[in-house]
Amino acid sequence: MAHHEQSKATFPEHIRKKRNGEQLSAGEIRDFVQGVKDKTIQESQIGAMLMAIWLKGMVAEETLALTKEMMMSGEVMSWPAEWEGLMVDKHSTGGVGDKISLVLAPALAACGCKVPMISGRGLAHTGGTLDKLESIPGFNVYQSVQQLHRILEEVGCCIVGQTDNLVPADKVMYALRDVTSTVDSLPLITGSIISKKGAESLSALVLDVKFGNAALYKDLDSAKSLAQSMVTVGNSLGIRTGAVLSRMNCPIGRCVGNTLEVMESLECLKGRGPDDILELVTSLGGLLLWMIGRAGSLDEGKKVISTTLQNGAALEKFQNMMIGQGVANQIAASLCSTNADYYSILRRAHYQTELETQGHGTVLDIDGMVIAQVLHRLGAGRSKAGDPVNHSVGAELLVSLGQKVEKALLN
Ligand code: IUR
Repeated sequence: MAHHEQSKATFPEHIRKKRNGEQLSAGEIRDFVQGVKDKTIQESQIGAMLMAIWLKGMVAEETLALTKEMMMSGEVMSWPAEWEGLMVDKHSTGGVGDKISLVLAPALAACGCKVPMISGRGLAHTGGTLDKLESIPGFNVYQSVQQLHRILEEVGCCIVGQTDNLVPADKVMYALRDVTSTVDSLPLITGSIISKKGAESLSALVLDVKFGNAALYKDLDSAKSLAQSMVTVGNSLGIRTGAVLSRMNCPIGRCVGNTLEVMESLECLKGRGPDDILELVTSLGGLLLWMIGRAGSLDEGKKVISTTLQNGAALEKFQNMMIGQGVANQIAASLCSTNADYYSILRRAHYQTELETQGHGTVLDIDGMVIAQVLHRLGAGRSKAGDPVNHSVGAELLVSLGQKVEKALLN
């Protein structure tokens, strides 16, 4: 990409322009992102610009320029020519019990796709895929670009943390958004998420945009706007991008908490997962297969993904991915055996208790947000980046929506 000259205006002028609700030019956006990356603009100025963007928004053209500049602020990956059309990934805006990546990445690899999944850690009430995987002894989420290539070559999928040089501007901006109350801005979220996916040089991307009381955006309309913004920018960058809007009130599946979610993911990979997880995995995966032309329709794509969960092909990929990312052969094999004794390998919580209902009735709602907040207080999540998490903290739902419960039943 040709680098344009820096615009002549000074940075306070750029801030004033956005503050006054004017549109920034591509050059001005480039100055901003370059300044963030090179640390030539002050944190106070970055904070002021972030707030101006939060308040005044950006038109589609500005959001695209922001995303492109962020993407180009670091390394953009390149892949062997024979993988053309096969590079796929998924992003979720975050949910309670969202372990979809752990099942979907190996299922897609079993379909011949290459999945260079770069994931995040949990913050606030939502869990992070990297934290979940780190509850498996030996699992190393930090892999060099060379290692990433090797694992994709040999296995087809990996789930790793953001490498140092991938979208460095986002690292700075994200940390400052967190402390300036500018996280929930459509252009800033779009830029942050799509720049990182763009740097993965994908053929296709599917977005799982959540709505509901345990999601970032509570109502369907705002989730739709976010999906639309990300789909537009993704497609403009040359990535076939699609979105699924999914409800995030109840936790996904029956388990919440790092270790328990790994166990539930393994059960899904053994063909024994709950229906809601299966529905999400097959929908997201089926859509991707359809988008890259490996399935003739969404339905066909869903069936292909479902087959990999039933016939052990996805499980084998997960086993090899674990080994590729540092887990001992013996441990990976034990976790993937049909009747695995998970707690012979994973850490069980010191204390376990069953919550009993005080009366009888029907389960009308399961509030994922409350469950997440309680587990957070017990140590499952972190309050700020870098805090440790307790992998063994978790909750398992013993009842489902619509189920009748009475005190005696649970005693
Ligand atoms: N995840 C990201 O990578 N970026 C964001 O802005 C949000 C979630 I919100």
